[in-house]
Amino acid sequence: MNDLQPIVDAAQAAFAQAATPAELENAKAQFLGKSGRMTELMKGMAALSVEEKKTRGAAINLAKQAIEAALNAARQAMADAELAAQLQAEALDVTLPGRQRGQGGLHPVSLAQERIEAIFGSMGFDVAQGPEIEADWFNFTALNTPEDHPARSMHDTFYVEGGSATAPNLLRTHTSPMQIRYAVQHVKKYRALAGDSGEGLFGGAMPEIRVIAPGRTYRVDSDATHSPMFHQVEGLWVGENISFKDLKSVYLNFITTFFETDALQLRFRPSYFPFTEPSAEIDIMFESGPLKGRWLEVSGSGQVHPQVIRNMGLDPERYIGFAFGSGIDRLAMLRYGVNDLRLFFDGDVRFLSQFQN
Ligand code: 2NL
Repeated sequence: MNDLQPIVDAAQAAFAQAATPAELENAKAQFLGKSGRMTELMKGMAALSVEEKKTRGAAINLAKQAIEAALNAARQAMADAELAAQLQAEALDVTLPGRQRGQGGLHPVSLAQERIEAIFGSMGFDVAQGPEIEADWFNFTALNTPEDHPARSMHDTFYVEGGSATAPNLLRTHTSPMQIRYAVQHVKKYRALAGDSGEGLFGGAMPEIRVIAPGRTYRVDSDATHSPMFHQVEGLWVGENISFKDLKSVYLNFITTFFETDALQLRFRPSYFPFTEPSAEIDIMFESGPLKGRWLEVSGSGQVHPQVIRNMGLDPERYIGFAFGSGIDRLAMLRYGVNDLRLFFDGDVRFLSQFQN
């Protein structure tokens, strides 16, 4: 018996050391296999007497049972550990909240455009939307932009295939073509209502033209402050007695409402556009806040050129108007404190989701 206990101890130690099922089976073979230590002991019994075989056999059997019990315990421990690791790895926390469906929202440029439409709407301006692929005539000619104007070069304007001077052939470079379309329709409609004999504003039948045209515009231009697609809002007011003071009051009301502050100054700075005469840039300066003290250019503007009034179907001796054009993206950047135009068009949800409420 004394020579068997160390073997049982050695087997237990070997089983305890095994780290994988394969190692455990190898250890088993060393003790219980065909040429394992227990099998060798059994073979050694051949030389013993019957009496000795009885006691030696019983002792060896006991030791073998002890080794088998140790083996089963080791197998069980290994299986338990494997199951525990699997349960740990695949653990489900049933108390976690469910996954929410992503909540969409309006783009900051759309939010700015909606504000602009609401503000001008409150001043009686209609909102006109129309084609982004335009005819040369509406985009340039009707707006008094001559054939040889640089804006007409392939370098500045995206042209599309298959158009002509009167069929759509370019991506509009501003939204003024929509104002021309709106004005022409407006004039036709009230001329028809009044009959061609009507004097002046067709015998008083025609209301003034008061419209804004917001939307996408395109120019061959791409850098940190220019996107080939950008957004513009143009405003137009045509009547019999419209002057720069109307432009100033309308724009000042718009800009103070848009930025929700009266603490700003507005100035006109002489400029040139083919479609207005005289023309002016509109600058604003905030008197408080992070942009305080710097003049910021926010719009082009002017009195509508007589030739453009004529192209609307009206007599420039009688009708006068003002127009302006502002970049919506730039207004949105100023309002929301965005310093890089490209953020608007990268489509990064981490940026865009900051504008939802
Ligand atoms: C700019 C310049 C401007 C206009 C747009 C306009 C429209 C009609 C008739 C006359 Cl239908 N003018 N629009 C006038 C002056 C300036 O925009 O650079 N805007 C960002």
